[in-house]
Amino acid sequence: MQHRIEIIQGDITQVNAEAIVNAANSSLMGGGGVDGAIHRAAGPELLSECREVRQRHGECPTGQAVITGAGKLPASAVVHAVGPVWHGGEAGEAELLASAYRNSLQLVSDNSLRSVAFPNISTGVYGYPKTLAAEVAWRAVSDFLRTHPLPEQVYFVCYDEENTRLYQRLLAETASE
Ligand code: AR6
Repeated sequence: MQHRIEIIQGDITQVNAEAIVNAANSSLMGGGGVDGAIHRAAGPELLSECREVRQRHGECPTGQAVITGAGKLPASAVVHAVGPVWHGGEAGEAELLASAYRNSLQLVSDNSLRSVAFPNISTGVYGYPKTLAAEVAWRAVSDFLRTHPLPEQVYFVCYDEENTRLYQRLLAETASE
């Protein structure tokens, strides 16, 4: 699977992928961190689409994801995934984080999108320990790719060096298996 996974360090709004995943919150009404960056780069159209989704379906529960257009971004779609807030690890955080990745990938696959870029969901404001989050994300994505032809390519877009190192190590470990 490792040939379908690539690690990039940088700003996800600059990554060339058919789908960009946003680390959103249940309100879908924007926020700080990567959510703020994606909404700024996409322009107001993204927020109005999110508002429509919310009016129609209500809030997006933790572990779930919704898909919209991408406004001014070069991508075709933005997937808004809601990761868990870290409460110490005994509140189902790992399953909810894995589910946020899986549901995002399912939307990408259902919409016939060939590539997707993920930020490190929950590892900013939501406080999920980076090492644990990387392991959960890596496993969820690898398991999905093993059983689905789409997406062909997954980019883990790491904003900080710690996450970049963690993902590079996971990639190296997979490659040597
Ligand atoms: N490109 C890629 N990654 C980024 C960028 C960027 N431009 N900016 C930040 N990151 P966070 P969360 C990284 O806090 O923890 C928002 O207010 C960042 O370094 O954006 O899931 C939402 O509205 C970190 O590793 O998301 C929610 O309320 C990762 O993205 C809440 O934050 C995630 O950090 C979600 O919290």
